[in-house]
Amino acid sequence: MKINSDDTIVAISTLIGEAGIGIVRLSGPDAISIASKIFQPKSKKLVKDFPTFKINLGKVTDNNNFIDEVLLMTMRAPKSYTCEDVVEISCHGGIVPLKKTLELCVKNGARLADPGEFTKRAFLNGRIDLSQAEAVCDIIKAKTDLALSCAVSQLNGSLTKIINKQKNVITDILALIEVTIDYTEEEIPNIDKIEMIKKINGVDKELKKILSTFQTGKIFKEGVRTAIIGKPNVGKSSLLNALIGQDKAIVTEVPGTTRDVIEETINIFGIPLILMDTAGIRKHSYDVVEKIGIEKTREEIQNADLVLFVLDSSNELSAEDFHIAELLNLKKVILVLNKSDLPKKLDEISSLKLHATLMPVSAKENEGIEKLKKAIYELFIEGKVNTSEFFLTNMRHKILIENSIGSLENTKLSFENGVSEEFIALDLKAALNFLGEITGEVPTEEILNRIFSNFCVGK
Ligand SMILES: Nc1nc2c(ncn2[C@@H]2O[C@H](COP(=O)(O)OP(=O)(O)OP(=O)(O)O)[C@@H](O)[C@H]2O)c(=O)[nH]1
Ligand SMILES: [Mg+2]
Repeated sequence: MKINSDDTIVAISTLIGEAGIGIVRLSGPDAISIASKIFQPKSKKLVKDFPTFKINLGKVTDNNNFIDEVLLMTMRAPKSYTCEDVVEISCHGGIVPLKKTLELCVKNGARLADPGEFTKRAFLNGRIDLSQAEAVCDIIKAKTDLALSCAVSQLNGSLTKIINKQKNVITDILALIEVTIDYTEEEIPNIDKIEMIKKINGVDKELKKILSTFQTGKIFKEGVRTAIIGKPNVGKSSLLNALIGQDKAIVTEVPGTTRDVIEETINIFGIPLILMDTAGIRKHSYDVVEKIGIEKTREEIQNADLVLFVLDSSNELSAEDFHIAELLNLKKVILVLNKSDLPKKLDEISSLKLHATLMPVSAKENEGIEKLKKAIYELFIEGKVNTSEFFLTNMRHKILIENSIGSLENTKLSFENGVSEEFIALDLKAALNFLGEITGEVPTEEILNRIFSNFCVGK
């Protein structure tokens, strides 16, 4: 795919608000000439003569109309983020100076960049592959240290290396097969089928090893979506507040206080926990707003990776608790026995028929909360995490690896059933192509659009 490099793109690369500085970034063949039209350097040097990667003080002006005092840096092709001429203008971080500088760049010939377009250019110009470009987005969106270390390692090419290694083995096998295709029937050299199947098994094993890291990698990256559910007044909102360490949700002694879902994210030992406090579930509610709230709670249960089912341990189980337990089929559940500061009346929990860890807590007195966090972590992460290990975090990559494994399985079957070499070669090529899609060997516009539309503007 050829890049349309004849235009120069511009964007505000920093968050728009009030900040110390904000950066307007240009990339493309006219980046330096556009900068020279809007920038008056304090030194007498011309912008086109600025040495690359050196910072220059000056003013952004529009026909001698002083807009902002800025620092400007030029980074010349190909040694820049995009491999094109890049100019970064560090303005004061207010909305007006940044927008005026941006508009001035557009007035002088730049085009507003699409989301992720700078990184897309870095990819199309061959500086990084597609999995590395995706890692850039993951770095920006990382919510914990673990998510960041996975993304940084991918940007460094860890996945590329693993994938290329397996591709090389498949390419070698393919070369041997293809040689036989060119021979006439009498001349066909003996190919060692057993040796080839052994090699394919080796690739298969390595790919499956990468796949096995996905469950943990996904949790590092996306976190655990956790619904706090239970009947009204058991202390769900109190539990949310205790877990996040803030009085965020309204707590009252009136049953049915929470109506809408309240979402908060915390970091537990390196994994993001996305907590949802929900409306208490009653089997029969006659209040329209409460009914809608309960419907939303049901949806949250469906979407959750984990349910914290809160019971009031100072009361006996009720029909409502049993009704809720029925909704939790096939879910990972922790039974939170709240109000442990009060005399215990709750028993026969086993009659709820849930396979769940029991965690006594007092949300009000903040007791048992750390233990609960630890139990949640251990439910999802086995043993000690070795951050130098590779973790697969991207669903697109996972699907492509699965597809590649599928094609290798077909190859093995064909070998075993004595299918002709042409067909075996086709399956091997398919396995290679799936792996090639991870690094973006033959990218389609549709794939690129899907990936880069997730980026922020200016990256
Ligand atoms: N003694 C005691 N009271 C608690 C505890 N947790 C919550 N409560 C009280 O229980 C009542 C209900 O608490 P909430 O957190 O609003 O309960 P909820 O489950 O969110 O209720 P709804 O939003 O109505 O479904 C309040 O009066 C809280 O102070 C606890 O650990 N111990
Ligand atoms: Mg509540």
